[in-house]
This record gives sequence, structure tokens and C-alpha cells, in this order.
Amino acid sequence: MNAESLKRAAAERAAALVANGMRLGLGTGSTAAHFVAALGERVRGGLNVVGVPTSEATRGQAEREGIRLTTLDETPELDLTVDGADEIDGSLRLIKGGGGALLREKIVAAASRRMVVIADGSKRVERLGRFPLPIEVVPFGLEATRRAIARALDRNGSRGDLRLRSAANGGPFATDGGHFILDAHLGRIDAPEALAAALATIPGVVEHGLFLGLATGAILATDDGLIEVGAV
Ligand code: A5P
Repeated sequence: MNAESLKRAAAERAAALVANGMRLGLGTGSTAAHFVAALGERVRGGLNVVGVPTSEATRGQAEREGIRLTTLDETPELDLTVDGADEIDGSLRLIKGGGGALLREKIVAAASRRMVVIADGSKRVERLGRFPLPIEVVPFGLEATRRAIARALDRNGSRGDLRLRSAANGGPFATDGGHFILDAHLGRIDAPEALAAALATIPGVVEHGLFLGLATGAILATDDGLIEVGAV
């Protein structure tokens, strides 16, 4: 199967987890888009759910699919979030944010009782860090924040380039919240919890793409079938 068919298979399995009346977090990215499409089909078949989108892109898709949307202000507690990931390790720790939606994705995941990750099997890793870690920062004070992050990485034993993410027009990529992203090319992250704690103390860092203790289950699609990890 090609990567799109694998992503669709994981997404369709996740769509089958959705029950009538559920309050959902709707993830962002190409795998989550397959889930939103599969959910839309079930909604048109009579399923009654509400969803909180994790990005403007997902909002647009969900609206086109006819999925009823809400906000975390109206619906602060969600039953289930389904989202993709850039990397997932054996303890359900994730790197997310390759699509730039990490801030809303993390807020929505944290507001959910369950978070099920959907991905093709290539996202499964022994150790996090080959995928560049996205760190969302406010534009004000960018260089000072970049240096503070570099020092924190150094202290954590995680050396690597910090690259400002670019948009298609060559300027800095801006998130839905108007922030920039520094991608940390680390190669490996030996102590994700310590790194997450260090990044969280830096003024100017809005959020980072380490999702620790948030995913409760995962559906990984491989050529040999679906692998379920944790509680699905
Ligand atoms: C979006 O910001 C990301 O966290 C995505 O969930 C992640 O990049 C996975 O995307 P794909 O499903 O497109 O690989």
C-alpha cells in the first residue's frame, strides 16, 4: 500500500471509534485530513458529534464536510481527539508540529479525555528526534529567544541547528496564532521530559512539539495491517 492508503486505513479505523454525541478534537495534517473526511461521511449518514478544529485548515475542511464545530470556550472538555504525528515512540511520546499547528493541537489534546494518534508505520521510532523538533516562538525578540533555546539545548545535551521555518514566499512561516517556528535539528532526544521542561521556562517560547503524556493510544497502519498501541 502507498503512504496515502496507509494513512486512510488508520483514519478509517479511528473514525469507527466515534460514537453518537461525542465531543471531538480534530487534528491537523494529511493523516488527520483522512479522518475528517471519514468522519464527514459518518455525519452525513446521521452521526451527531461536535468538533474543535486544531487549525484554520482543518476548520475549513470540517465545514465543507458538514461537521458541526464548537470551541473550547463553549465545550472545554472533549471526549476524544484524533490527530497525526511526525514521530511516535514506544511510550506514546510524540513529536508534532511539522504542519505548524502544534499550539492548538496541544491545547485541544490536553482538553481531551483520550487522544488517539493515527499514522503510517514509518512514524514509529525507537527514540525521538530524527524529525526536527518544532519550537513555536513569538516574533518579538526572536534572536534573544533563539539564543536562550540554543543554551537550553546545550545544557540538555541536545546539540543541533535551530532553523527559522520559511513560508512558500521565502518569508518566515507564521502559525495560525501569528508566531514563528524554529525547527531544532537534533538527530536524537535522549531526555524528552527534561528538554520539554527546559523549553517551557524560556520567555518567548510559546510551545514546543514534544507531546508527552497526552496520547492514550495509537493506530499505526503498516503493509501487514493495523497495529494498535495503548488504549484505542
Ligand atoms: C501538524 O502541525 C502536525 O502536528 C501533524 O499532525 C503532523 O505533522 C503529522 O502530519 P501528517 O499526517 O501530514 O504526516
